[in-house]
Amino acid sequence: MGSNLFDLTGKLALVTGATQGLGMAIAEGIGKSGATVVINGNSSQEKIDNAVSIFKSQGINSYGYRFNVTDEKAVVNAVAQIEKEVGSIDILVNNAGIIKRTALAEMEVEDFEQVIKVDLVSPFIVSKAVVKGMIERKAGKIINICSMMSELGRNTVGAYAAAKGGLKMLTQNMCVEWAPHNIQVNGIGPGYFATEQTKPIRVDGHPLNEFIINRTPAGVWGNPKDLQGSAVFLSAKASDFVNGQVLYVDGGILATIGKPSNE
Ligand code: GCO
Repeated sequence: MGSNLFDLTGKLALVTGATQGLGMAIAEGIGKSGATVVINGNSSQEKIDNAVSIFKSQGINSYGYRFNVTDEKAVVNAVAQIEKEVGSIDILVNNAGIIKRTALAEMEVEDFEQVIKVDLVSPFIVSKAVVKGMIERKAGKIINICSMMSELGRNTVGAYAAAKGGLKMLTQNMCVEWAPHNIQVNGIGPGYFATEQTKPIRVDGHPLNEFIINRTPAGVWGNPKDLQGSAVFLSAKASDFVNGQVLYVDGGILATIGKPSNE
């Protein structure tokens, strides 16, 4: 294995929700640093196969597994199958997530619970299934994809912010319980990125589009590839004494109260 602090050669990473968007970009970055990448999705086998073939065309050793990250039985079976067919999981990125933009006063309880289940409970379910092997091997990296909404709220994303705020605290508690086993658990908190998830609020003329560009010191929407460096860092030897932290990759938005639009 390379002596480079950021070399992931010989490592195996499982990335949930990695058939598009931030998850796919993160998986690509980890793969390009030498890791074998297992892509998870639950939408369609075709999307998973497509992502795997794109990675293979880039020289990334890649496999795809379709399972629902909110279904503990399916997750336990999938992790066992991956560890049997591909190898032990060294790096877990809990990226799978959904958002429902609805005012809290109007939100159906079922919709609120679904967001919490996917965005907060599933990282617990998948981590619990994977961490057993990491504890046995006394080594592992877990990265929870939090959000700037782990720190700030916004109208209509209350369920999502509650889940991502909880995920920040779950990250800290995973650190407390698993650091003694040489497992590092950290979060990445994306700001506003150009993905399918944000497409509805990114269209020209949408009030949020201009607001977010003005509110972000960098003055642009993030590109999913902007997350690859942080993901590689938190997957690699370079972060072996970093634990329980959330690394915000947000163009500076959390650093400012904003500025007058005419400034
Ligand atoms: C929204 C956005 C945000 C971003 C991201 C920020 O509706 O405000 O979707 O939630 O996607 O999560 O980190």
